[in-house]
Amino acid sequence: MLLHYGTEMSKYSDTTLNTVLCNFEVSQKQYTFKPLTDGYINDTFLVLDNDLSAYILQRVNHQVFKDMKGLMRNIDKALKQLDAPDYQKITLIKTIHGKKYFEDQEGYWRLMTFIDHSTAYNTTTDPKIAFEAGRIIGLFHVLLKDVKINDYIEPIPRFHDLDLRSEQFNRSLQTANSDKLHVSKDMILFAEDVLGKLSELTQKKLPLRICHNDTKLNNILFTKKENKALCLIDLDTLMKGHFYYDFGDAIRTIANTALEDEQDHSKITFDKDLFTAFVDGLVSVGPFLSQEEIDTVHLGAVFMPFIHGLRALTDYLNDNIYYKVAYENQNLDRCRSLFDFTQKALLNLDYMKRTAAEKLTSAS
Ligand code: GN1
Ligand code: MG
Repeated sequence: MLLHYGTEMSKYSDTTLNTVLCNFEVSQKQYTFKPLTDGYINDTFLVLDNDLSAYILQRVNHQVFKDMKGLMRNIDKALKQLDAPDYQKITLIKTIHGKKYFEDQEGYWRLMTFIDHSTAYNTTTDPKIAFEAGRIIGLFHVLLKDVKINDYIEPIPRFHDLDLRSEQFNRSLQTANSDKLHVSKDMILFAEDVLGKLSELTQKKLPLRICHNDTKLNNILFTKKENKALCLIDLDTLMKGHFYYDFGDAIRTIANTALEDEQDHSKITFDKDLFTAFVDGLVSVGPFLSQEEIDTVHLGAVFMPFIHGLRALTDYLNDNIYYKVAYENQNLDRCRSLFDFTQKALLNLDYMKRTAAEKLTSAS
């Protein structure tokens, strides 16, 4: 399933957005704009020049990303490192003052090149796409393998730290209104149960790498024609982390053929063929993981949907202060759907462990 292009009115008019573009090194003309509505944090627009896609314009959510300078320095550094013949280059377009972002009263804006003939998917049932996703995530890690992790800031400190997310969840339980606590009781109990199960993983001392930290399927660009993966997009959460974060975030959106806020849970799958195709794609770039990472990577497929579900539940209980929501209970629907997949991943742990061990160990 392809990305959503918004049909609703954007909160910014074309006139406003054209005024923003005047501050960037692009030819000055009247562009038109299409909001891309899949993100939960930033405002993203496709910039059209005579109906042809030309750029991606984003207003970065400063409430979430507080250190804009550090964030853009991370991205710039990584883009220089992600330089390989089979990895598509994305270029940040500088402002007329030579900066990587532009600031006005609305916040921080940045502009990137649009990759011609590319597309992205929210979901897939195609093993070729799953394989290609694994290959490009593997390549991303190979290219960033030797960077100094301390050269990169943490744009959101402790982003995937389950202790922090659990503290935030517990705080939301103290302040939420009783109706919400009642409606989400089953999810609260599930969260408490899984938090106990994951402590074995989170107590392990695994190597740190520079990770993408948001490797859901729709953050991968593919060629329109052959579905060859081109590169990863949305480098905002690039920072140190464990490989199982990137593994798990990809699996939750690839082995599950339903959307992350799907309300019809009969559509939520753990598809073994798509899982295996993804692992085959990782294997295809050659060895880059340590044995201890291989031995624990399957747990990422539980950890990532769970931590996202927990964050969505916390935000539901906090009255939607973090994520942009399309309707009042979207965070609760996301939580229910993400926890449903978490449960399905828990039931497939042995299968995932065996497959990852067989395939990834033979690659090392
Ligand atoms: C948020 O807005 P978007 O889709 O880039 C979130 C990610 C989640 C994602 C979907 C900074 O990202 O961690 O994977 O929603 N990003 C942040 O659940 O919280
Ligand atoms: Mg993101």
